[in-house]
Amino acid sequence: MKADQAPTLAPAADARRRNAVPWTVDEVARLFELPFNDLLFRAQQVHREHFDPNAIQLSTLLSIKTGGCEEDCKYCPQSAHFDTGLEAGKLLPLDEVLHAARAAKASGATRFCMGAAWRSPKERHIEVIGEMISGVKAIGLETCLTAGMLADGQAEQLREAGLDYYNHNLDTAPEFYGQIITTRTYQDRLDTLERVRNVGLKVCAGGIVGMGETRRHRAGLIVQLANLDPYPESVPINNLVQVEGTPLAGSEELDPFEFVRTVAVARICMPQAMVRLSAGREQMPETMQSLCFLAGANSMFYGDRLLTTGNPQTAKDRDLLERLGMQCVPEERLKGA
Ligand code: SAM
Ligand code: DTB
Ligand code: SF4
Repeated sequence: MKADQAPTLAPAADARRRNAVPWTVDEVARLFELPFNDLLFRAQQVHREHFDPNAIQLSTLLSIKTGGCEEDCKYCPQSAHFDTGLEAGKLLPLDEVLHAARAAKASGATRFCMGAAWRSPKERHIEVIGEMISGVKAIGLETCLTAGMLADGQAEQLREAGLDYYNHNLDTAPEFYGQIITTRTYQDRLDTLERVRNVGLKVCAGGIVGMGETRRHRAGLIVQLANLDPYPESVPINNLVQVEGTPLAGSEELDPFEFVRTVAVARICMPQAMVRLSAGREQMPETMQSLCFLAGANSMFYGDRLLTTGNPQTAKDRDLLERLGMQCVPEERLKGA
């Protein structure tokens, strides 16, 4: 996106959130190659320049429309192309969504993220989702939606309903993407992100690691995200959750230190983004999660489920944060440490 197409952020914030010189894959690959302690030290330094290092923002997810998706993302339990035993559902009724949002607020989340297993939403969906968004806002939560590709005009309708964030992941490097998804292109994803940005919605875009990609592919994903202009406000880093029946079940697991490195590199390349420790936390030892916080992760999904798979119990997460002396705060209170 060019500067003259970006009327949405206040000029000062806008200028701060641009990488003046685009990152190259070689440069980012060199960050990955630093000794682990040097990389973490550097990431923590960058983190402290912009954020309170002992605070974290919590978002709760709800799958508002589960399964039966026409896309063929090889990691995804919700794709109709694979038999994962998941029962497909209809769009949830408004009262069920608002009930879940009230529960999320009561347990300490500040943002409620609604996920729909669609290639892209239909016009009639946008209207119903608009009611969900305004209802969730009225409860006093920030709102995020992930519902696939958006057509012209849809991002605007969502913003008018009060949506704060739209999540749409690039998932991996362009060079590896074709091995994971064949039903939509990388450019489709970039186009949706541009539509979201152009109407002034905040962008949540990240990816998944542990899908058999190389370190250079991980660097390539970070480069794509960091060179978005401006880069996303929120960057979810997912560790593949292997679900039986998906083509990626049984993949070789990523070295945990490589996951932590990916978080650190995301922090260095997108200094003011919220870096979100996302899928895969249930399988991660708490020591590894704490290394991710040290590497600059400052938000996570909180609640007993992600969309269709598990997440640590809220009581366990609260205990972890207490043992680490970390406070849960809304996003605006994390900044300007
Ligand atoms: N259907 C919409 C889309 O793909 O844009 C929204 C929902 S989709 C489930 C949201 C994101 O969840 C995906 O982009 C992917 O990054 C992540 N995801 C899905 N399955 C996952 C898995 N098994 N492990 C880790 N992340 C996963
Ligand atoms: C994101 O990057 N990760 C979340 C959220 N955005 C929507 C979803 C993770 C899904 C993990 C698999 C599942 O629970 O179905
Ligand atoms: Fe569908 Fe999203 Fe899953 Fe891909 S990641 S199969 S688009 S629900």
